[in-house]
Order: sequence, then C-alpha cells, then structure tokens
Amino acid sequence: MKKMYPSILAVALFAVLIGCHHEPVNYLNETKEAKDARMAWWRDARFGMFIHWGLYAVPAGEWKGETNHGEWIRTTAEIPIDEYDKFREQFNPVNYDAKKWVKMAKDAGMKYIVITSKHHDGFCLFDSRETNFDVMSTPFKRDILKELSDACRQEGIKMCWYHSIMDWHHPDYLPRRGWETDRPAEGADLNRYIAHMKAQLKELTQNYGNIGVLWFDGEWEETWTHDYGVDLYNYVRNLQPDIIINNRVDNGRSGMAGMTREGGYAGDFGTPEQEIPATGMPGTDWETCMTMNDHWGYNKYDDNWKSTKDLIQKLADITSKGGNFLLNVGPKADGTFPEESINRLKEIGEWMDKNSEAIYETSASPFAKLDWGRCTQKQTDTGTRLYLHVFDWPADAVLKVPGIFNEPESAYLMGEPGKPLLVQRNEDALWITVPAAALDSFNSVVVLNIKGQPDISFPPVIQSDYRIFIDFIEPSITSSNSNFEIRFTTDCRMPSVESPVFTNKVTLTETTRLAARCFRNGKPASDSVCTLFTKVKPIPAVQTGELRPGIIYSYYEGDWDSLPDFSMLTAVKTGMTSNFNLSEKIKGDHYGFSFEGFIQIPEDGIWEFMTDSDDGSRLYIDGQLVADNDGLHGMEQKGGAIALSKGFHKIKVIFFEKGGQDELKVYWKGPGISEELIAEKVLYSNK
Ligand code: H79
Repeated sequence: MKKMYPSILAVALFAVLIGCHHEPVNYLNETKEAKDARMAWWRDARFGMFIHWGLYAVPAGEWKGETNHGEWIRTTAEIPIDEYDKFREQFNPVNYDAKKWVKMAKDAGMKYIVITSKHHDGFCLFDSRETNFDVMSTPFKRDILKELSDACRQEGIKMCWYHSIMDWHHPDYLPRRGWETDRPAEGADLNRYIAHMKAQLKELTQNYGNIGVLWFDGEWEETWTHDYGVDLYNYVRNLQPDIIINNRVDNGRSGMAGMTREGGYAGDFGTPEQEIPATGMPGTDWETCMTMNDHWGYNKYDDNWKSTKDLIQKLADITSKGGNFLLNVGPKADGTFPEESINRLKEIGEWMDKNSEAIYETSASPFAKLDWGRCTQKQTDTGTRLYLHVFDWPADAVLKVPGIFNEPESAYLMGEPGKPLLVQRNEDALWITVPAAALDSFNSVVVLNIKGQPDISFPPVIQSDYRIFIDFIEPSITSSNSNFEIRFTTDCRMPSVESPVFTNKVTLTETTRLAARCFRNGKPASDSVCTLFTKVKPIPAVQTGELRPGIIYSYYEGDWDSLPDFSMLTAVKTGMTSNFNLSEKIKGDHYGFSFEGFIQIPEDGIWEFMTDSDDGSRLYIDGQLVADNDGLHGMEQKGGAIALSKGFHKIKVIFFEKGGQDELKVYWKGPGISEELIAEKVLYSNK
C-alpha cells in the first residue's frame, strides 16, 4: 500500500459504515426488464476497442532472444519480479495522446473502449492510492486512464475497464506461479488482496465518471471461488448500479468458448476469446474479443495480421449471431498504435461510414445459414429490414435469398435507396437482381425490406449417431417447419417435387450422400442439406503377446500450449497404471502423460471414444486419431467413432497440463454399452 489512511480515518469510516447499514442488494435477482434497460446501449453498440497496454510494451515481446512473448511476458519468460519492476524506468510514452486514440476508435465505428487498468502483471495504468506499482512510479507520471476517460466523455465513447483478478505482483494474491522461488507465499492472505482489489475498483468507478463495462479476467485459478465472484459482482454494481460486468467476475466460464455454464453464476455476458461461436444464442449476451495479430500486448515481431476484409467479415459474422466484437490494439511503449492497427482501423472505418446501419442496433439473422454471407435485421414501421452482407458476390448477378415466404417491399444497395433492385419470387426463394460486380471488396450490403416478421423456413436436419456404418444405417430427417413434407435424394442432388418423400425411415446399405429439402403445397420450401454416410469395414483385432492387466504410462514435464510430440521427448518416468489417471504426476502443472496399452472390444460394431480433459488430450485406436481434444481449455469433452472388430485393439491417450485445474477422463460407448468411463478390466498391456 502506498499511502496509508491514518487509522483515525479508518475508525471514522467504520463508524459511518455501521451507521448507515442497510441490507446489501443482490443484483443477481434483477428483473429481465431492468437488465434489458441496463444492457441496451451495449447491445446496440456491437463494436468496441480492446486496449492491452502496460509495462510489457517495453520489452515488446522479446526476452533473452525469445520473441514470442506478449502481455504474459513476466510469466512466460519467468522474469524475476525485481527485474520486471525495472521496466517502469523505461515506461515513458511521450507520444501518448488520448484524444488521438479515442478518435481512431470512433472513426473505426467503435462505440466503447475497454482498456487494461491492470493486467495479470499487476501494473496499473492509473494513479492508484492502493499501490506503488502504477504509472505514477514511471517517468511518465500521468494518469493515463484519466486522460483517456476525459477524451472518451468528450467524444461520446463509453469508457470501460479490463481489470485482472489474478495478480502476479501483489504479495497477498495466491497462488504463486510454480517457477517463482523469489516470492515466498508465506504470510500471504487472499482476503487482504481482495480488499485491495475492491479499493482499486472503488477508485476506478468513482474517479473517472461513468464506466460502461467492468471486464474482469484471470478468474480461473482455484483460489477464486463462486462466492467471491458473486460478492465482487454485487460490490461493483453497488458502486455503479448501471455498470455492465462480464462473466469472468465469477468462475462459471466454460473455457475459451467463454459462455457461462448453468448454475446461477454472476456476470452479464459471455466472453468467447479468439473465437466466434458457430451459431447465435438467442436470449444470451456475448462478446467475442480478438487480436488483430497473434498477441494482445505489443509484440514487435508479430506480423501475422488479419486482413481488413477478414476483420470486417468477422464483425458481420458476430453481429449476425447476436454478439459484440471487441477488437484489440496493443499500443507501443512510446504511446502510439502500431501502424498496421492504424491502417486496419481506418479501413474498417471507411466501411462503417457507408454500412454501419447494417451493424448498429441490429439483431441476429433469422436464417440458419446463407451460402454467400450473413444477415442482420431491424424492425421497420411496416415490417422488417434485412441487411444482406454479401461476402461472395453471385457470379450470375442474382442474389438468392432461400426459404423466405414474406412479401418483398423493396431492395436496394446500401446507400442507394433511390435505386430499387428487381426482386422476384422463385419458389421458396427471393431472387434479387444485382449489378455484375460487387460494390465493396470486403462486404457489400444489400438491403431487402419485407412485410411483417420474417417467415423463414429452415432446411431439414439429417441426424444419426454416427456418420459411419458397417451393414446399414437409418438416419432421421426432421424439420422444425410446420405444414411441410420432406423429400430426399441419395446422390446429394437438390431434391425436387419428383424426389421420394421421407416418411419415417430411409435405410442406407451403401456409402450415400443423403440430401433433403422441405416442400409446401407441392413446391420447394427450403434450402437443401446434404450429409455423407460412409460404409466401413471394422478394423480387425490385433495380435498381442501374453497380456497383463493395466497400461503403461510415461510422464513428461514441459511448458506447452498444445500437445507436443511426446515420442520426441524424454519421459521423466514410466511405469504401469490401472487406467488413464494422473496420480503418477510429480508437478501440479506444466506436465504431460502418454498412456499406451490394449483395449478389449467385446463385440463388432461402431465404437465411440471421448476424452474430457483440462487441458488438452487426444485418443488413438490402432494408430488412428479418434478423439482430438487438444488445446488450452477447462474441462471439455470431445470424441469420435471408429468401426472395430471384437478382440484386442491398441489404445493410446496423450494429455498435457499447462496451469490451473488438471483432470482427464476417458469414456467409451458401443453396442450394448451406454457412455461410461472405460473400466480397468478391459485395459491390458504386453507382459
Ligand atoms: O488479456 C488477454 C489475455 O492475456 C488473457 N485474456 C485475454 C483477453 C488470457 N489469459 N490467459 N489466456 C488468455 C489463456 C488462458 C487459458 C487458460 Fe483456461 C487458463 C486455459 C486454462 C486456464 C480459459 C480459462 C480456459 C479455461 C479456463
């Protein structure tokens, strides 16, 4: 603590607190109406700027010859705290101009800015009474956040804070990093750390005007409990009742996919990181955060920049799924944005100048999927305005909008409402005649006004447990549309009125491309779908030597972000184990396992294998990859299917753990066996 409050003040404060004691509000019980009102500006905004800035901009990604570091550099390069603290002396961003930053965000069409008040390294960009490890202890000595929040207020941009719960600097934060030997954990008290963090959040919510979002992060360590999360959520809401808080305040986030698990967790929106969900999630607020290259903090070597086209299409993709896009900039140590970021922001801004109407205040697409691009929508006085974001311009200059039954009112190119385009009905589709060439090389928006609420039919859904079969397979075909019949083909051609009608069963005995489509009143009434079902021969059992129960494990140590090739590494130890358990580990993180043996398959058939792990894992049968569950994540289950003959088959499971929780579970499912953990009694190895 930098400036101690005189104890007399503390006593006075205590008295005041007792004096006006009232029941604390539990903001988790908020009504839907209240939440809708609070979220309204954020839902309309759709597009914001993330800024990762701190001491890590000084080394700019480089440490002792390694050049792949970012904002995590203190941990990834294992820099002792005293050495890291010295970056303060070099943090003097004389070219920092808050007005310029805000202008660049605003010109790009962004409506809010989320900046790192504090990242995991603990360094604060603001003048905090609660710590010396802040910008006031650098030669710069200017409250960066004060200048930025003032500039934001002037330009009508919402100022928001990213604040890390995990803190590698504060003596009371726990746990320590495994490699830190210079910072004993003795005497540390997490509750004291939380009190410190709350005091900082009070500064951040009281000294900088209205704050739009508090964006927490670093919540995944085992010390951060659900009770802490709920308490922190309520604490911040109490300071600014209208503030919006992300789901990383609590521990209910599911991996990098970022959505909140079931179970009454605190947090207003999900936070997919570096990924975009496959579909929209009606009724759920979420925001994808993403880097323009491969690092959040400035890395001078990272030139893997996403193209402007990619970024603009990602914005449309996210918006069409009902999410927000928080796009990152990692400023340099001199206070300027990287040139590549500036250029991309400018080009995005040029696109937004013409097309932002198709982004702001829109809601998710009414279509399941569109071959040529995306759709966003808005209510109008007489019906609905569809914004058709065309990524792939039609070669025949006819834009086909499938499965739509509304009467069209008008269509035009974005920005040219005075020049109507021809719209014709063609069976279930509306065909819009468009110019031969795309208007915009990134994303051309075509506006289609229709009467009433969208009346869209979805293609049918073809389903079966597996896409492979041995003798025959009977997939189901269903439709959520009413008053429809389904017709199908077995060669992937688009079904027509002449195609056979699907009643309740179709039996496939050979490899088949099964296509299906909905019809209404004898006319096509949806797009079609096509699924491949492959006939396979079960893999014969392998010859084994004399067997004994149990499998062989090999234990490795190392720091990986994805599964390494263990065969290239030397195991720390190997031995026998009864099943895929981690009990032979030596360290709690930065380790890996490879398990090898035989599995006894009781019957010919399609067998499914799943791993559920934190972090990544893979499962191979007879050398074939069946379950690919690689990557850094929390508990996440993935699996696959394979046709096997009765008898013994080789099984191999590999697993790695970087940090945080560690767990591995291996399941199977097959003829007569519903999904269960693979039992010890079917696992063997050679004597
Ligand atoms: O600030 C940027 C990064 O520094 C920070 N988040 C963005 C916005 C970040 N910290 N860590 N990571 C990103 C990756 C960490 C992933 C993991 Fe996990 C932590 C894997 C296992 C523990 C995430 C949380 C997935 C499961 C739990």
